Amino acid sequence: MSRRRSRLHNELALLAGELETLAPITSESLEIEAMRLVALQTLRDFLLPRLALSQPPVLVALVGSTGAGKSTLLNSIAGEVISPVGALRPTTKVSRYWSSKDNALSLTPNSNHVEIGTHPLLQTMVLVDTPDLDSDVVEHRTEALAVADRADAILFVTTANRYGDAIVWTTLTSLAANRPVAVVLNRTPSRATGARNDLQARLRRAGLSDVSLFTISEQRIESARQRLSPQALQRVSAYLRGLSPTAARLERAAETIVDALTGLLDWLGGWNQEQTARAAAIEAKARRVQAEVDQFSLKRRRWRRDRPLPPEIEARVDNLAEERVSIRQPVPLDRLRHGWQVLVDADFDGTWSD
Ligand SMILES: Nc1nc2c(ncn2[C@@H]2O[C@H](COP(=O)(O)OP(=O)(O)OP(=O)(O)O)[C@@H](O)[C@H]2O)c(=O)[nH]1
Ligand SMILES: [Mg+2]
Repeated sequence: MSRRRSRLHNELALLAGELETLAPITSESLEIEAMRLVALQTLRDFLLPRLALSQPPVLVALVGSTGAGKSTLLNSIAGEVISPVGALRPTTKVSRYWSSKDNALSLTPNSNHVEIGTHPLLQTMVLVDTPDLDSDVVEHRTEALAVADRADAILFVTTANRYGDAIVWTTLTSLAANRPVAVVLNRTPSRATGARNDLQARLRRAGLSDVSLFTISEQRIESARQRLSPQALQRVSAYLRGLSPTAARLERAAETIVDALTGLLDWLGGWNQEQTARAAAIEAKARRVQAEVDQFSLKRRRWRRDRPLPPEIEARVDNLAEERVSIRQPVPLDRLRHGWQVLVDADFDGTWSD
């Protein structure tokens, strides 16, 4: 690992550790806990695994409707079965990664679902077939969107029948905001250009002109091989070869974390002040209660009788003890601030160069 990259990796691993420890405090507010999780997950799932690699591969996720042909497309690109294809909908239940041996451990969370290959594409990328976005199995959508969110680029596979679905547009809009997206209009009837033109126009109207669009016509698939022809794959394969590991994507991830940290630091600063003010108020109260107890002890000495504390003073003493227990130590913010600064200063373009 280059010195600069290894230093950045170590600093950010410490930041992730720090964020872990904040859970009991940030869970007091749903909004703040969400910020902590965004920062932590972007670090753990996206930035750190890539910084651990000498050449971070592009993680490309195939996402789309059930039956659109995602698994068939991946298997056809790979020239082998990476993700089983089926006639029953939905078929793919867990994400299936296709990766070189070197990249396998870093970007693929569950090694049971990784097929190792030696295809030239795998020198620069890991491809992952995801479950569908739109079947009645809601967990499939959750899984697909989680993987897509970690991905550097998306192949969004849809068909002439499905491209008008609401889920297609909400997903495309959110994914294309952060990474390159290509739509594959798959299984189109031959010579049908209407759907392609309509989809292109809709992409433009939705502000998604940067999204690449490829059409693959419905193929006659031999049932034994279940592969698309090399001609059909040509343009998609060329698009994939043109994707390079992008520093811009890492920078965007860093910005996401910085934004979340800014919110967290602000809130924690206020929280610390509250705890300090509460501690001061409790100590002032403690002095008052102590004075009452002292005064009573004085009287008791004068009376020369061993009387118990009056119940109202007793109650104040108990209440004080409870309040003292509930008080929380202010959180040291130095490490969080340092991590924030490291991310603001990070130069991802140069991170792999020395
Ligand atoms: N004839 C023909 N069949 C296709 C084509 N592409 C996919 N299929 C078939 O369509 C069915 C669905 O394909 P899959 O690749 O499993 O679709 P998927 O998008 O992975 O679906 P899920 O895993 O359910 O999300 C399978 O029976 C494929 O053989 C094609 O171009 N032509
Ligand atoms: Mg599938």
